[in-house]
Amino acid sequence: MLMLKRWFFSTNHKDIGTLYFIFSIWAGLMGTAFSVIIRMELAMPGKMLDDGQLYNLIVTAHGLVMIFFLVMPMMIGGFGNWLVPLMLTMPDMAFPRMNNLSFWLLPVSMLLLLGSAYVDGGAGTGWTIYPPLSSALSHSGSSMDYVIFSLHVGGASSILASINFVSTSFLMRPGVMVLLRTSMFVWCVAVTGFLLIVAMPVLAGALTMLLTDRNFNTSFFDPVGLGDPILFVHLFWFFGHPEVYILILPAFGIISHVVKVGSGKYELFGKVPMVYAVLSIGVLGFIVWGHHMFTVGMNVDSRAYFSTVTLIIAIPTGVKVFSWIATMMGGLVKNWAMMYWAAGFLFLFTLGGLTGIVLASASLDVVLHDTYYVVAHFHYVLSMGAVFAMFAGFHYWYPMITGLGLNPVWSKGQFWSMFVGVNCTFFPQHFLGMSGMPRRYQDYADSLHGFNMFSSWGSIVSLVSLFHFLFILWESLLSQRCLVFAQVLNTEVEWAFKGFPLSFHNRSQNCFGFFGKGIIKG
Ligand code: HAS
Ligand code: CU
Repeated sequence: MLMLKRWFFSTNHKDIGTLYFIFSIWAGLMGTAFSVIIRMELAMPGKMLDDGQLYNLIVTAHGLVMIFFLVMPMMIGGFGNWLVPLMLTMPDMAFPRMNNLSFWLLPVSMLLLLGSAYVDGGAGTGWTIYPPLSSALSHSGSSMDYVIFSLHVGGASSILASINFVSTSFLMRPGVMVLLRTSMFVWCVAVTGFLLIVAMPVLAGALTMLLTDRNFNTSFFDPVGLGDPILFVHLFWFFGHPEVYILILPAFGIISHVVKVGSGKYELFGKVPMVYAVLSIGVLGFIVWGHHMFTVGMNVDSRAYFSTVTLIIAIPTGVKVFSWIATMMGGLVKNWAMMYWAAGFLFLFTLGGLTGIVLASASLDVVLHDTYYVVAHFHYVLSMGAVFAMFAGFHYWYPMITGLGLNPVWSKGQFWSMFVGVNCTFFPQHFLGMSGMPRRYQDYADSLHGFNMFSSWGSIVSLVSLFHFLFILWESLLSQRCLVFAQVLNTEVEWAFKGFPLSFHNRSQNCFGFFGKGIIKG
């Protein structure tokens, strides 16, 4: 009964954050399993799964699970819930009961998504669910309706959570904590919340139109009734592009803290420009969606416009990358596992960002669209951007959250195996894309065997690395290492958070850095 009360009816931001962590780690493992099936299928020409629809279903589930059930819940739900109230020196989120609802909608959404795989052959549309593939003609069964409903519920969860984060960040800030001194992570989560509140309802609208097209004889996206499938593509990417920044902005926040503390600094280099960069990325993210649809028959002027505004996003992103580097340059960079992940993030996210610049050029994108080059681009910014940031944050805040320490030597080893694994997986995909290999196909020309095989072996290295990480986690929980010491640290952090609102994060992280050296000494 106590257990039920604590975990199911919880209104405590730390407990809800923990629930988000558990849920997202579990979802991440499942998404990884899907990815391994994909790489097994593509390791060799020919078919492993004898059903193409099954392959498409797995690709769809992989994308949706990773985006909606790993990255968003872990970054916003897990780290956000744990850290935002602490960094604001507040006892909890603005709406604690709504916080509980936000979390518990997620397992419902997940059940609907997974359930969809078991009815009528599943949904094999890719995470973009474009009609006419997702219309009643091509996906006639109820599976697609389950996916639509799953996204509706997941969207409701996200909207509630973001209302909570935006309200908490702006209304519960202590008066003495002026906006520009508010922690970078809080800023990033607040801007992410704003993006979600604006973008999610657009997706919900598009999904509802798709639902009525499928079930109630409307024809929003059906040319037979004078509708237009391109309308869906516009609506989807008006949500979809902000969505990719929703995935990366909290990562920027995490990296800002890790880089600052790992460089022994009291403050980031260029904190104020950093805040403005986040804000401008948030605003610009809404006016560039057309770069996902250069090939739909868009006129030349619109293509020129979307290319230009997309390229402009490199400027605030560059401000961030260079400020992180400058923070490290002027500091004393610590040999801590979290800094390995942060440095890996900086290097590989930038690489992924640069291929984004290539894709932003409309004339190049006409050739590269829907090829593996795009797949390589978004895995560099996601698998090596978002995921590396989560690992960095995990290594940084794990001792504060659990009172335990991870084995530093193993952690660094695991970083290197993951670094090698993901690069082997995704670097060859640039070449595959440039050779014209399309995405979302089960088979390919024999000439592309080499790079595909290499990529599949890379994914096995990453998988083994992930198991290594689970082992490190298990060992740390089992050994209960540094419990007493870390509890002292916790008290120290809480004290600093509560007592010194103006400079709380500098102090606490400095304390953490000082004690942390003892805990995660490397
Ligand atoms: Fe992207 C497709 C362009 C950032 C995620 N992106 C995707 C998809 C995903 C995704 C998931 O324009 C596939 C969706 C699908 O299923 O179809 N993306 C960009 C650009 C940026 C960018 C310009 N993407 C992200 C982030 C993501 C993400 C962040 C998630 C975390 N992306 C595209 C385009 C497509 C696309 C096209 C569509 C392709 C197609 O055909 O479908 C930028 O935000 C990146 C900025 C970052 C940097 C690096 C650091 C900056 C420095 C400053 C100096 C650099 C300069 C540039 C001045 C640029 C260090 C110089 C240029 C040189 C070449 C040297
Ligand atoms: Cu985009």
